[in-house]
Amino acid sequence: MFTTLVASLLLGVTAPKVPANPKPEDAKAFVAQVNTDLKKLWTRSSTAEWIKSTYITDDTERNAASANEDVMEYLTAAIKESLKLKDVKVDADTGRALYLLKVSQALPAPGDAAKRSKLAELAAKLEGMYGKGKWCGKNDVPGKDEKEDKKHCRDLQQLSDVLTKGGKYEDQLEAWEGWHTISVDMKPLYEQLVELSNEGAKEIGYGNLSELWRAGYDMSPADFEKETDRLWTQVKPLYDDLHCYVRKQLSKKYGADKVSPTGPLPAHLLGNMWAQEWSNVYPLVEPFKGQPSLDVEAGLKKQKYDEKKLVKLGEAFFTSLGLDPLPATFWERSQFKKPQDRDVVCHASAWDVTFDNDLRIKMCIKIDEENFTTVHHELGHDYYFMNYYKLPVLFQAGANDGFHEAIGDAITRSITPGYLKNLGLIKEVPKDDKGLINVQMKEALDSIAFLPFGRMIDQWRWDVLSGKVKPADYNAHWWALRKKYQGIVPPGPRPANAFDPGAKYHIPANVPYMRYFLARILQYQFHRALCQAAGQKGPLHSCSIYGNKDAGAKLKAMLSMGASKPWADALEAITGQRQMDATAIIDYFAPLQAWLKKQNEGQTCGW
Ligand code: X8Z
Ligand code: ZN
Repeated sequence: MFTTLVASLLLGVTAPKVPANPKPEDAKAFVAQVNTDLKKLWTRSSTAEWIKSTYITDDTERNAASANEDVMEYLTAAIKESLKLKDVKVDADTGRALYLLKVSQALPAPGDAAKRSKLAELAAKLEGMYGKGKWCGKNDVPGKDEKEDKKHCRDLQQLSDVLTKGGKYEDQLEAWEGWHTISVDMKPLYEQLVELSNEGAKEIGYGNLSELWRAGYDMSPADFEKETDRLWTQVKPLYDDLHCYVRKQLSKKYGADKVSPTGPLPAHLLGNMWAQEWSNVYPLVEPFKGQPSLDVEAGLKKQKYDEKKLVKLGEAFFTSLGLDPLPATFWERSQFKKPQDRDVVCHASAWDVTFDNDLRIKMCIKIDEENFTTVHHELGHDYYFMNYYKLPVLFQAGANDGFHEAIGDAITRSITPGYLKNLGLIKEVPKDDKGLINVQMKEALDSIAFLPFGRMIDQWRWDVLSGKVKPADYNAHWWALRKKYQGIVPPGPRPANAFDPGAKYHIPANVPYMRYFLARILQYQFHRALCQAAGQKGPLHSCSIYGNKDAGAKLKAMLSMGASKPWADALEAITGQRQMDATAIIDYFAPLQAWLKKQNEGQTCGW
């Protein structure tokens, strides 16, 4: 239609130019213009993204791809232009903004319009394929009606339910293998995505996209990789102790022929599609029987929690710290429930669609403990947004992306048995050492089990994006890393066309993952600092900052900095330390680790 055409032409925004022999004030003016333009462009693309993610169709995919194309075009041009400012002596804010501009994209596009358009299309398609992913069983009955067969299709939620319940070995195997068929067709698209985005990364001055991804942490890409190894080395012994103990219990349940008592664990038996968090196998590995129940899901169901009530509960924790309530629009615009009439991206996320406190979450909430935790996680993102939305858009980000992922989780660390008892979600607070070990085991199954997974995902991508690993070896490399870091193997030989990385959301959605590894460590560091601010003296695992305004003020101070300062400054503001540090998580789990070591005596641990 004519009017639409005019509107879209008017929206065309082109990157500002840097004059010859630029002065500091030219750099400042450039950054100011980029901030203005990006707010407009990002608002348009995230609006289109929101619509697409809550209603996947070919049209909404094309619409989102087109908006993203414009953002990519603008950013590539602006970054190239900004390189002309590299010798100008700029003030700290301008320098920070220019740096953030350069590292702002997870998917940089080439300058060539056709290639850019292709890249935007691939990105939208891949995420859509994941969102629509279903497994319809083997239709091996000749003449069986395809339509009839569709009725038996199962999505991620339904297939995950099988693993969560942990029933028969074969049923879990079927659900796991079934889900891993949804990504087979992604492989050729992913290969093109890698090629085109690498081209884009080169155009803005990086050797490849892997370098760009590792460049966003105020240090060189090589130093960042070393930093992740340093942190991983700190926590690996704790993971090994847990792996060893869990393996013994799984081997007991399924038999040594299915779970070798000395080898790696099969990926489908940990109660989670990716074996990334293991708390669903808690009943199998519970250290002490006859202790007070920690079953929060039962409590939620008994109190008839619905989706909104669960989110309200999350909000109440944040407001107890003195933070503001969520805006009214949050409640009007969020997606809490999976719509019945269409495909959506169910993977949980948090948004500020207009970069102006337009907060939302998008989830397909099920009333269970995992979703209870995820609600807090997502609200952590929204509270970050809420506290920095008045900053220029380039500063509207976490101090680093790990910080953003760690906020809600740090709050979750204060969801102690005492807090749950006050809400009536559990009946009794575990009192003695045995009760404590149970509580710690349950938490470690999520927090500690996650660490090697969080560390390996982007090792795979760094290797893929840097060209170290070629398409023919994508799947083999994935499993080599999963074995190396997690001690996990696939349940059987993988088909030649398998593309198992694609069965994990963040790969087709192109979301960098090292942030979650950092967050698992940072959240305990934040928790320790907030507990100190709250004046709590006991052991870290017993602290809850619920209701404490001093802790809230400390948190708020860091949230309001956004990305305006290097992350070490933000870390210092909250913890007094300038280095990410795993001692908090290790101290926290000291009782469990000592107990595990005793249990594992005489065992051959490792794989
Ligand atoms: O993707 C997420 C969040 C959204 S930022 C739900 N997480 C990672 C995952 O699900 O793999 C949170 C934990 C790790
Ligand atoms: Zn998150």
